[in-house]
Amino acid sequence: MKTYPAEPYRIKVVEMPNMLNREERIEAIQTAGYNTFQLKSEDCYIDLLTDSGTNAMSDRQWAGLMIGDEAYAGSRNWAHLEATVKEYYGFKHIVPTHQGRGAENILSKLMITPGTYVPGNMYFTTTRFHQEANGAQFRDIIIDEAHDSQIDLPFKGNIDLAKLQALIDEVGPDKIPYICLAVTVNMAGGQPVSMKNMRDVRELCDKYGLKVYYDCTRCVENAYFIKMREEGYADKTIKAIVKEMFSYADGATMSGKKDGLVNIGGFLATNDDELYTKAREMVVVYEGMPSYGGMTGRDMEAFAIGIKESCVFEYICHRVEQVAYLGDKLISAGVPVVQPIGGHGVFLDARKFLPHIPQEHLPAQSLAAHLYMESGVRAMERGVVSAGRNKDTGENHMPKLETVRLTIPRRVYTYAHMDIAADAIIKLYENRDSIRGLKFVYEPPMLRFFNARFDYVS
Ligand code: PM9
Repeated sequence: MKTYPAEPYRIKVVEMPNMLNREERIEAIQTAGYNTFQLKSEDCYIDLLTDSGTNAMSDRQWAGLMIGDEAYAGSRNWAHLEATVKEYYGFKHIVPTHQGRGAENILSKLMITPGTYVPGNMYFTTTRFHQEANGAQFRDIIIDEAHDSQIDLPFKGNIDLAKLQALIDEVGPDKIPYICLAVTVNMAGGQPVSMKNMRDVRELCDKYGLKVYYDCTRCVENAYFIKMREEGYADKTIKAIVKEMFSYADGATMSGKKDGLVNIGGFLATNDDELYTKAREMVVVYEGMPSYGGMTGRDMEAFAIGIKESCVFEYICHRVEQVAYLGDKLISAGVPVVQPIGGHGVFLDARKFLPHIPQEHLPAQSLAAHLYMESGVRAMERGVVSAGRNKDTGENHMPKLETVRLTIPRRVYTYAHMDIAADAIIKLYENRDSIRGLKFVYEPPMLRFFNARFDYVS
């Protein structure tokens, strides 16, 4: 029987969640327009909405807050963060931003010209938004298997090199400002990319002089999968694997709120001197001085410490295996989930969970709302609502993966919490026929999933 590692930490401070009863939860989700983003945090017993900024910091990180240097320019904590990113990730230049999308904004504005194409291993909401806002078309070049929840492959986040080659042949390398390679792939279920695939992408891009920018938001989780699954990496440290991954990149955007083990922060990294100069010029317009980029000195100190802690094997092993524990329980009970289980969350396959609800009636949105009503567990829709509309035709994107994401915050919950979430989902699965579809009653024009409101279809 598979065993799971115990928590590699001791709990020093605890937070008391509210436990609403069913009637109170029904009222809360109705008030929230059946959108779990609109619920109050205090109304959620187990909050699996996201792993973004919800990490528990260590005692060392909290101690780091006390040595925050809040000078407007030249903070020593920036020097610490910059040196740490260079040491652990290996890039030449770093530009701080308040979070990941701040870095995406600057990269997209500097690299993209209208009428170009940015290929990537599946879209991410904010990333694609910035690419499209600057006039590019996103092209999905992930392997086909990533769109099928039931295919079990070790590196389901890989780029399909034939698809990349076909795009180069179709539009020409001059129309591709860069390739966006995400490690891991969030919308595919937190699936990793193999080192071999990163090497192959580099080789192909070098042939055409193409740049490769990584979305390195969950790079440590990716490194753990490489260590456990890819030949030749079992004896390498997580730090060495992370560094090798980035040796195949020209730069990266990072949301520190995930693998950076902090509550806020991000950066743009690049090896390109000219792009760095331009990014330093631009960051003062959107984020702040190039020595803070929207972060406080204390945030930057905690971020530097978080990057180091994230590469400790015992930490990342427990983090990924805790997610697997929840997934394995659901699989054993026959609940349809995206397989294999990824690095940051378990993704329920809402099409298979609710086959009686067509995709235009938003099955994943409805499933997330019902899970909250029945259990107080908050999850997130990652399906047609998140995918949004085609910018040119106005039609809804209809992703093959229609999922509800149970995202596990880092160092926050125990295995007992996973048991409670699993039991609630299994019970809901047994009563799935009673769940009805939803429709939009308010649809925001951009990143609609955050603020949308819904009601039942009649
Ligand atoms: N990800 C998540 O919950 C938070 C916002 S979307 C609900 O998964 C990737 C792969 C992400 C990501 C955020 C960002 C943006 C970029 N790339 O949220 O701006 O998963 O720090 O990062 C979220 P920021």
